[in-house]
Amino acid sequence: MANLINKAKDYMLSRRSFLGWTATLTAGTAAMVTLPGCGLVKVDADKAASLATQEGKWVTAACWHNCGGRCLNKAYVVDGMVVRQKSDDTHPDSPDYPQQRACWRGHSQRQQILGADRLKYPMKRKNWAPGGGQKELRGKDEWVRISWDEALDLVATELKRIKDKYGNRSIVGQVNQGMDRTLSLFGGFTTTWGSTSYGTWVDAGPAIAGPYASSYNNTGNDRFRQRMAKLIILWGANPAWSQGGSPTYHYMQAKKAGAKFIYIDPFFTDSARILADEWIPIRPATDAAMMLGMAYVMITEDSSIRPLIDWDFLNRCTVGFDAGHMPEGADPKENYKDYVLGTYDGQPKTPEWASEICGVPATKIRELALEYASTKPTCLVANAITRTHRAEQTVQNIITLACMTGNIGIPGASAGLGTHGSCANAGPALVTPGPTGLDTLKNAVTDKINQNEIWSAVLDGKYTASLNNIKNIDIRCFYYDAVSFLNQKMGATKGVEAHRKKLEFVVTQAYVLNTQAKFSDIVLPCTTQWEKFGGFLTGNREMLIMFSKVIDPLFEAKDDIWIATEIGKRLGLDTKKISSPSLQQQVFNQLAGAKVIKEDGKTWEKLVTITDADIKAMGVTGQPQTGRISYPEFKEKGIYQVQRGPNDNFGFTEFEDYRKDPDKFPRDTPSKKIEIHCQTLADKIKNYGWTEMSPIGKYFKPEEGYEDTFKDWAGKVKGDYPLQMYTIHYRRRSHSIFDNLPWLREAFPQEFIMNTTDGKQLGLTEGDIVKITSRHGAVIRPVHLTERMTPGVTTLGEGAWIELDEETGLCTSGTVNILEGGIPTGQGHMGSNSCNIKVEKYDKPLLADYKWPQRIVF
Ligand SMILES: Nc1nc2c(c(=O)[nH]1)N[C@H]1C(S)=C(S)[C@@H](COP(=O)(O)OP(=O)(O)OC[C@H]3O[C@@H](n4cnc5c(=O)[nH]c(N)nc54)[C@H](O)[C@@H]3O)O[C@H]1N2
Ligand SMILES: Nc1nc2c(c(=O)[nH]1)N[C@H]1C(S)=C(S)[C@@H](COP(=O)(O)OP(=O)(O)OC[C@H]3O[C@@H](n4cnc5c(=O)[nH]c(N)nc54)[C@H](O)[C@@H]3O)O[C@H]1N2
Ligand code: SF4
Ligand SMILES: [Mo]
Repeated sequence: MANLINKAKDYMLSRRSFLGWTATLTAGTAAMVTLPGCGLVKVDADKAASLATQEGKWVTAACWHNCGGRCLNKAYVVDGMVVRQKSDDTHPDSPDYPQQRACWRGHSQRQQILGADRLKYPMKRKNWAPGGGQKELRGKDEWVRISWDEALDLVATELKRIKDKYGNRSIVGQVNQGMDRTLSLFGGFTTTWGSTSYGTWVDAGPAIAGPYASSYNNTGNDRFRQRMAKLIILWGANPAWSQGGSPTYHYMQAKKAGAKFIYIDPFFTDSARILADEWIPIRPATDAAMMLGMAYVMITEDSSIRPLIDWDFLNRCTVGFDAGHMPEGADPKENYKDYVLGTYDGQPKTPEWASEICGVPATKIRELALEYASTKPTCLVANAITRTHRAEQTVQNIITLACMTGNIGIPGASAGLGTHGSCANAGPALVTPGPTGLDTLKNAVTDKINQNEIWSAVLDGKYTASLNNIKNIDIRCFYYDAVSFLNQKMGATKGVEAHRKKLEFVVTQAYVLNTQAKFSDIVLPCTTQWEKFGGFLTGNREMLIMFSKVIDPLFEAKDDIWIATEIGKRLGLDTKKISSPSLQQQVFNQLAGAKVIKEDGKTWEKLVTITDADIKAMGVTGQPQTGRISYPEFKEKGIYQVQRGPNDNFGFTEFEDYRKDPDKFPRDTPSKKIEIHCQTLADKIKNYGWTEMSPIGKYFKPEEGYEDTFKDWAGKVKGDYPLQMYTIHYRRRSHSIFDNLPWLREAFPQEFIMNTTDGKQLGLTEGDIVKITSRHGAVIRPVHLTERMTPGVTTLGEGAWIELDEETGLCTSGTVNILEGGIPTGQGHMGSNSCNIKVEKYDKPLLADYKWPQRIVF
């Protein structure tokens, strides 16, 4: 902010014209100019002065990014311009009835929407020609402004040419905003698969325990029952940075109510600062080993005097723990207890064994095991630890530990993911929008390539379809819209190579020159949610946000659906199937179908009262209806929040019914129980074709984990990449979104974080520019040395936009996926928290990135 004010002074602008910076005019208005460097579109001083004296109105403005949170953001609009922003003040804030308050990113949203770097016109890469032209210039070529007609014609013509020559399989679509429909109607497109996000929870959780009632397989409690926990173990979870919205606040209520917090993480994060009673530093990707060490203590020290294992729960509700409780057909020797004891492999998984791998002292592992096993109810919240290679074994062990200690299905106990809206507030939604009315179109191309193999598939023409099933594919075209594929998938160094060597045609629809737009041939400027008709955002279970259009489309930006339809027209497709129902009608359908739970916690009623006049004003077809809140009031407030209290009927604990009566509420698994021995999971993993895992939670060395920092693990000789790196979700961004905002860049520098002693050993001091090299690529960044980081471990925030120094080949922005290789293991998820690196001092200076020129093309 200080910097922004200085800049304001530099421009010798009065307070009023500074206000003008935060305003914008609609497309084509002559008074609008952009100020490179200050980040915002500017209006002239007279206009700004008049705005300050005029009445405006607050409009609910979408904050629609994938940050885990959903908060109420409002924009004050005067004469079509955004003058300021605010957050939730629809009711007074209290722990029981919290406001849905926006964070710094939400409050900075206008710098994104109104940024001087918004894409203004369709454009073409100067040295592109049908067939690719000078492909090697992708990402560094000049841009040529073209008309919409020319752009749309070019896209359609080239898509047809590629389809005719190579077939639909050669077109990869990373699309979800309308072009998915166009490309489906055009004969289909190749897609990708694999979890980037919830790691191995996605498949492993439901395979072991059957599908969960709460989103994201969160085995938790709602926020009131969360307060019943005596102990909360945050194991690779950093709500203060990465669970947007109120989760940290809810945890604070649990702390106030008496919960002890143990924090197991390589980094002493802000969450640890606020919540932790104890921090246990650990090496990334080794958590399963520590869990096995804990299981060993519980098994060997359990006694009638000090019971550590909930045998009743294990016997009634699980299979696979010991030889006497195996699922049908399983080898009795392949049970968890005997694996832990080392009965057949000769290696007891003692705390000492675990300690050598995970770095936590054996005494601490034992202590934690005893505390966890004897404290009920306890929550074990585990996020990032399942985003490593081979992390299926981590999920297996988390669920097993919770079953052993009986910390499942009891109010205040849990074991599972705690991310996004359900973090610290699990349970099915209490208010939901209706369906949009949009049907699904069939994509005739069945090729789906695992995300970790996508760039090698482009370059080598092969991908793994399943076990012993390698398929050939000849990819020539990529079409991108609202994903950040090149930036956000591991293996981006190879991704850049694929763009520069092989692809003939790359198109992106975007509102800023994000990484994939930069590496494209044709870029089509699209509107943001602030410029569209409106829509809904769901987040935590208690609320539904309805946002509205804030401003008219800027410059020549067009709606994604308009673009998809226009291309469809040129491809001779039935465009009704692309653009109908209209966005307006979709919003209406969701509104009319919205429902909210009644006080009994069982029955539902319509949320919104809609009149004939409302229907007319929206320009849609539909029937009037009666609900709990009128449409004008809902639109004005922008939010409906279910008011809750400690003894209401909306309390939730995952597995509660099952624990009480496993016969009446069986799990949807082959044994109808929770499967500590889960053959389904092991078979599934084997069939993917990369790695084999055990049906029980064994520890396998992860690819590029701690063990791989050694060239000789037994002799403890370090190798070429002696440090571990993992990639944290960072405050500056929602993934790659917001990375371009100078305000946020200044507030949250993209620093490479490492332990002070490690840094000193390398001759580094705070702020030095370092070169970080992995087996897959290299980046440069300023270093932040801190005792808060575990020795041997480093981290860099994920999501920075790739910025290549073309002379050195180094990525100067510190994009983590330049460093991380796409290594398929297990279920094909991203193992982004296991990577090995080396660090050295870099001898050239690096300008602070908030001072970098913005990507302003025209
Ligand atoms: N600001 C911001 N918030 C976000 C997002 C964002 O991009 N920006 N993205 C959202 C999305 S889509 C997701 S999926 C969630 C992710 O949410 P999380 O998974 O909770 O977030 P991370 O930052 O990846 O990691 C959480 C903590 O795990 C620790 N950690 C990492 N690896 C390991 C490990 O191997 N072992 C242990 N014990 N700890 C480890 C990290 O130090 C960090 O403190 O965040 C959401 N929230
Ligand atoms: N190494 C590493 N990689 C990671 C992670 C990690 O921890 N480490 N985290 C992973 C996780 S958890 C996730 S969920 C993924 C997220 O991966 P992505 O979902 O691919 O990432 P975002 O940055 O959210 O990308 C969204 C893109 O859509 C664009 N966009 C937004 N709205 C619109 C619109 O209306 N129209 C169009 N055309 N474009 C729009 C934005 O500008 C942005 O470029 O990243 C993963 N990648
Ligand atoms: S937490 Fe997420 S939804 Fe909420 S204001 Fe911040 S960026 Fe927007
Ligand atoms: Mo995610």
